[in-house]
Amino acid sequence: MVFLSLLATSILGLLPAFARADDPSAKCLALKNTLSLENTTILDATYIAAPANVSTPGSCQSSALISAAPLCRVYLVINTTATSAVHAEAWLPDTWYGRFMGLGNGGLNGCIEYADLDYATSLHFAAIGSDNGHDGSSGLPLLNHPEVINDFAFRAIHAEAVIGKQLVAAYYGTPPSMSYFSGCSTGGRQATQAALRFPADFDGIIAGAPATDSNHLLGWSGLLSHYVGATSPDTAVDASNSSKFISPALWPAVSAEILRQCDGLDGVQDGIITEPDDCEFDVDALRCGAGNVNQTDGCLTEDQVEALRNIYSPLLSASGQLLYPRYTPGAEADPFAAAVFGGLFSSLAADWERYAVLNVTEHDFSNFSVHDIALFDAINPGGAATFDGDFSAFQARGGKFLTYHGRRDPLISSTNSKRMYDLISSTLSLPPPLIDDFYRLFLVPGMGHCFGGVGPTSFGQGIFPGTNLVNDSAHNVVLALVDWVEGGAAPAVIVGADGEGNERVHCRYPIRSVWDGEAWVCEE
Ligand SMILES: *[C@@H]1O[C@H](CO)[C@@H](O)[C@H](O)[C@H]1NC(C)=O
Ligand SMILES: *[C@@H]1O[C@H](CO)[C@@H](O)[C@H](O)[C@H]1NC(C)=O
Ligand SMILES: *[C@@H]1O[C@H](CO)[C@@H](O)[C@H](O)[C@H]1NC(C)=O
Ligand SMILES: *[C@@H]1O[C@H](CO)[C@@H](O)[C@H](O)[C@H]1NC(C)=O
Ligand SMILES: *[C@@H]1O[C@H](CO)[C@@H](O)[C@H](O)[C@H]1NC(C)=O
Ligand SMILES: *[C@@H]1O[C@H](CO)[C@@H](O)[C@H](O)[C@H]1NC(C)=O
Ligand SMILES: *[C@@H]1O[C@H](CO)[C@@H](O)[C@H](O)[C@H]1NC(C)=O
Ligand SMILES: *[C@@H]1O[C@H](CO)[C@@H](O)[C@H](O)[C@H]1NC(C)=O
Ligand SMILES: [Ca+2]
Repeated sequence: MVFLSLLATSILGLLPAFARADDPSAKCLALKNTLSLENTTILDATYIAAPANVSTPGSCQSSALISAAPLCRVYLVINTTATSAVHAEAWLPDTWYGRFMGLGNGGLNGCIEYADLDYATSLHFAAIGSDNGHDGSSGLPLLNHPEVINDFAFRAIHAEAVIGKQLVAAYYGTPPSMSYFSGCSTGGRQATQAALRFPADFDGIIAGAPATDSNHLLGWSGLLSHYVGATSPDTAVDASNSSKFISPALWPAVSAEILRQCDGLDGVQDGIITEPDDCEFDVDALRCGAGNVNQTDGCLTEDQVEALRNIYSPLLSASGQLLYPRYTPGAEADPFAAAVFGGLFSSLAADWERYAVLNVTEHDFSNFSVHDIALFDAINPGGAATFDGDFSAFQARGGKFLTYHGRRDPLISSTNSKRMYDLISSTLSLPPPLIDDFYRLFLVPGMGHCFGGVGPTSFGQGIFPGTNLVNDSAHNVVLALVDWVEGGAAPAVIVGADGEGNERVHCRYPIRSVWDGEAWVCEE
């Protein structure tokens, strides 16, 4: 088969382009001059005949791997309003299975997610990813640009869906049979916005580690960094001289103590706390004794113990309402935890407050508190909050929503994904398992932010190269969602792999992951 198809390709390759009725290369290049889509300019169209590293537009990265070639790569800009525009890339593979996939973003960016484009096209989707309405990782383009904020908050994903589907229809001569969305982190928040605001756009949606309740999440990120002394996102003013600061050398002692207290709660000493919400971490166990003021045993001072107490306590408003769950015990061991505990005030929180909430370039974060978060709530730029349980329209159109969250996520609490599930369940009066008819949450013990971490945490989520280790719907959330949407076969569990032959079933909330003496099983 492989030989035959290579032969066929090389014979075709000898023919002049005009001799072929359906020459994908000529068809691709022609898009630039022939296609006219509303508010849209095709900036470039390139046919990529073989796997290659190609250069990329925008400031986020300079090159991208295209492993799923041959495909047509289209770079376009969609004017969403007179003062805002979304730049996007659509990758249209020769071997197309008729499906469309919209892709999300991360942080406050600004960056076309090329690893996702490559992954989606490797599964033969026609895929589109955008810059979310502004270029780069900084939030500065949001400043005094409310329409750019709207693109970021909800509109870019809709624009890429509408224009992307038209582009697909024009290129292949037939509209996509099914439409999907996949994103993680901010992409998970965008996925949620899509279901809430544009329920018709997608038949199936994957939301990884969703940044839902985002005003509280961003405020919490700022406070986490503030708890350990950070007062500024500026590298010239780091917190390493603060009495509250916990140095990189000291954190392993904190993690070791957390594991000592909580690793065994699930019955297995494996470095993974299966249910971190069961971990009642006693921070006082780390306080230096009277004879150990120099921290020679990795013990903590009173100020540092107080910082930990804040970090591992739920975030409450001034009036005592829960704003955001506590930091996940165990997640501090992930390398990305440095983004909140490294000594700089969270740049995401800082950019959001300065550029989207206060509309200023400079702000002093020394007294950052829940009062700032109340202001985030009051202004809620672009309606970005994304904490609404009314999924009724998405449910009614037959949409399927698959969400996953790592239980060792250092940046977004997986407990918040439980909160979101519970909110939708109560809003729609669909107690589990009824809500699972269209909305399923898979919790992944040991996994960090979107991928990686400890244990078998790869299940075809994309985001990062190499997550599709076992290419079938039991081990791959994209294929599982396709089966659910197109075949009615809802995934009961997701099986993670680690590339070394180890696997673990990941259970859907509120079912628990339990060690039965021989294996991990999902038990109600
Ligand atoms: C998009 O906006 C730019 C800048 O205002 C303008 O030059 C361009 O013609 C617009 N394109 C379309 C297709 O409306
Ligand atoms: C793309 O670049 C990476 C990293 O430099 C390299 O390992 C890989 O072989 C390249 N792939 C192709 C198809 O050129
Ligand atoms: C085109 O832009 C106008 C406003 O500039 C907007 O009302 C309309 O919805 C846009 N169309 C698409 C397909 O985005
Ligand atoms: C993975 O499986 C899907 C669905 O069966 C298929 O379309 C795709 O080509 C496979 N990819 C690889 C790399 O084997
Ligand atoms: C820590 O150093 C910064 C300058 O990097 C300085 O502004 C700040 O006052 C110092 N804080 C303490 C507690 O020494
Ligand atoms: C702590 O360190 C200082 C300076 O190195 C030393 O003088 C002091 O004796 C030490 N204290 C203890 C309790 O070890
Ligand atoms: C910042 O500007 C937006 C409009 O773009 C406005 O809604 C908001 O209230 C402003 N923030 C403050 C603190 O005035
Ligand atoms: C922070 O609070 C302290 C104590 O109330 C106050 O003296 C200081 O001016 C505040 N700093 C800022 C930047 O608001
Ligand atoms: Ca364990």
